[in-house]
Amino acid sequence: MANLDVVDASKPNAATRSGADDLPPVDRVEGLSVDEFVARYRLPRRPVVLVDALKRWPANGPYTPEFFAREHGRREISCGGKSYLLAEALALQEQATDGRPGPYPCMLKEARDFIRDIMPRLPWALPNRHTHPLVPELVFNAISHIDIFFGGTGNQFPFPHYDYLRMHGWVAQLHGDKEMTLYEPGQEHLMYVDPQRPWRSVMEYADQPDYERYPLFRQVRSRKVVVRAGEALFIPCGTWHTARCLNPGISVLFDQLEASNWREFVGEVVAMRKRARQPVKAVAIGAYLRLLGPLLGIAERFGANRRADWGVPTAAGEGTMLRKTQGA
Ligand SMILES: O=C(O)CCC(=O)C(=O)O
Ligand SMILES: [Fe+2]
Repeated sequence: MANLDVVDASKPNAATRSGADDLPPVDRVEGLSVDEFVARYRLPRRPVVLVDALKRWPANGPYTPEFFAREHGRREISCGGKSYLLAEALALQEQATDGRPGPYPCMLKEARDFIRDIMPRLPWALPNRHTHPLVPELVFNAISHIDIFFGGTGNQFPFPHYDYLRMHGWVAQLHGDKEMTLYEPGQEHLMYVDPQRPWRSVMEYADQPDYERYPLFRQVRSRKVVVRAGEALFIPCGTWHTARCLNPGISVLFDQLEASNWREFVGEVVAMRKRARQPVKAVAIGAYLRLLGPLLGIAERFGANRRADWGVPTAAGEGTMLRKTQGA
């Protein structure tokens, strides 16, 4: 995920830029085994849509905007830095059009509120190293690893970025359709990378770029893929992307750290410390994580880092939003 401060992602959507779809389409596959996924997509770093990925999740089906408005409408939610009642934000998104989008991004960030509804963690998204006790929390810089996004027609996540600390990104779509634009890695020289935050471009509104200011962006190769309800998109680490909601929808966004993106992850953690002018910490954390990587690799051969419950602690009765309507 992108580790945003606050994004103003509520500006109107504009016409799609020309030539945006100039890479081959993203594969959409059903019944893919984890081994095939690793060989064909994770290791070669190719994005893929797993069309039947969410069928074991209790949230798949029951999680709709209507359900949240009815059952959890009085809950507060922060959208782009402003606070709303969930029912109010959902009503604005429901009425939105391409030219007049509602508030965004609206996220439920407390994973322990809904984690049981999205269990098990997708087997293709395992192993995952976030919650291993030897990986110190501080390296993640308070990033949230699992968010639920609510969006309506025209809402965008409009600036190209790759997910923070070069983790793999997953977009699990529970309701509605989300269009993702993926930009082939290795095009950073064309993407106007923000030197202070090198995981994002300074350009907003990649769908309607200001080519006077950003002429090189014309040459960037990208492809669009629509993720539909019940599907999950794998975004390999370092893949630049933007997002756009085609209609009212709900997505779970989460990230993944494992052996094949560990080296890049360590590089990002070290670079972040250096930018923060902490050279000694940068060397120490880098050395520690480089030693830890192979050890975790061995532990994973014996089944470590495969928690189907995402490693999120919940007490009895917690962790689900699918409580029954009173009297039902
Ligand atoms: O708006 C979205 O669904 C995409 C958000 C995203 O790419 C991120 O949080 O990293
Ligand atoms: Fe992202």
